Amino acid sequence: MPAFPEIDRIAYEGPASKNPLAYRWYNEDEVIEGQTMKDHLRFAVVYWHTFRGTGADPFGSPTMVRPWEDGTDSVENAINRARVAFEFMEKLGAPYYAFHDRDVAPEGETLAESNKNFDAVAAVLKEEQERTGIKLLWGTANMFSNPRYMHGAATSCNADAFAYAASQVKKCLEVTKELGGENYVFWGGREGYQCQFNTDMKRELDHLGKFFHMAIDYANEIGFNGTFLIEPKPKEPTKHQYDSDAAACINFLRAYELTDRFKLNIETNHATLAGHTMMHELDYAGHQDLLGSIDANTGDLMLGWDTDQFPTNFYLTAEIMLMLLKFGGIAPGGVNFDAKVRRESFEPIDLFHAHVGGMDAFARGLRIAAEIRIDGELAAFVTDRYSSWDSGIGAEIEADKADFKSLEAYMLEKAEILPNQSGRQEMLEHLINRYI
Ligand code: XUL
Ligand code: CO
Repeated sequence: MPAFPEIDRIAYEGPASKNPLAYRWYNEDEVIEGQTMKDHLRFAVVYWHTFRGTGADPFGSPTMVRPWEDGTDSVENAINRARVAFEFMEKLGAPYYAFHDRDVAPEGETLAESNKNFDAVAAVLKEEQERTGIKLLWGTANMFSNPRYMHGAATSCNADAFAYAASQVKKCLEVTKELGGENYVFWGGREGYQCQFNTDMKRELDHLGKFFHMAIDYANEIGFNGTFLIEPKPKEPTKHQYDSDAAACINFLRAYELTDRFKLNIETNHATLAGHTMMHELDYAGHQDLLGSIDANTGDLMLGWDTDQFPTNFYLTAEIMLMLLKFGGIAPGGVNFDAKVRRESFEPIDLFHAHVGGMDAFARGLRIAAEIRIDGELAAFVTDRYSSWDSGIGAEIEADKADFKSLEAYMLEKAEILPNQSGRQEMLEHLINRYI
């Protein structure tokens, strides 16, 4: 029996539509900058928030009692939920999904039992993938919920926790490969610390580097060729997460010689928690060729935590899409909705409203970004702003043909620098508004 009998495949109806369950901007087959919107955006639905979110918060019980759940943590219930998840994604028209091992299958009494449960549900996921054509964007292991990871997983003071985490990632890599996953994510939920007095930071980071090398070795052994992604986030749950922002992650990847195989999964709400904009984080990772994928959501600037809201702001999505287009697209990563409906939006239909709104906001952002690029005014301004580097002394410096002595000789002769140009910030902000 379908879980959403009243919903048909969500259709593109164009900007004039007033149907809240239709796309006004996301027309998956429409070609923009030589590629379909579907291929540009590579939307993914997350299993954890969308199919395991309950609306519980530290102050109250679950509000989202899903009619398809039988209230048990059984494999049977997990299999039934998997069928519902695929019905949802198929009706939405989302080409990808992502999961943690423990989202899709229940943790057992032992590691062996957990692995068995995971295999049983993975077989159904595979069947549903084949039935619908929906693909796995990435898999990841949950190494933060169970109390065994209270001090960390790869960065735990307890070597057994490291060993358990390694076993969990080994299994999750096998399943991700089996399901044709295109990437594998590590979000270091407990990889950080609360108190520096009890922490050997250097030793913990060395262990994290070692853990990632073991993951690469095992991936190579089993023939998993997907990109590994680490996900910057500065705080929550720990006071200080090691992967605090794009720059910190990139420094870590370089220090431990991991850049051949690892890239970043950048998330909007994590960027803002780090005191950056999403655009900044994307530019930082992108210009170093380490931008792998994005977790699409938004925070609430009036709240200081990771609210994981669905993005609906065209300004934000246009900024993100400008960056993704600038760096040649996001594949083999995707636009993954690591976002959850509010506690008060407790009805199953709200899952559709949330995703349709988020996907449409990104589609609109893509259209805006493409128009800005076609018109070329913004790019021309930036090119002109740096034109002193295109010839003369600027070109010499960039070509390593100058040193402090030659620059001094040049400046002594010239005596003063050329007049500066205005940065025209207000004009450019106004210009962007023309397209929004
Ligand atoms: C946590 C977060 C995670 C990762 C996957 O803030 O973003 O859901 O995306 O573990
Ligand atoms: Co995330």
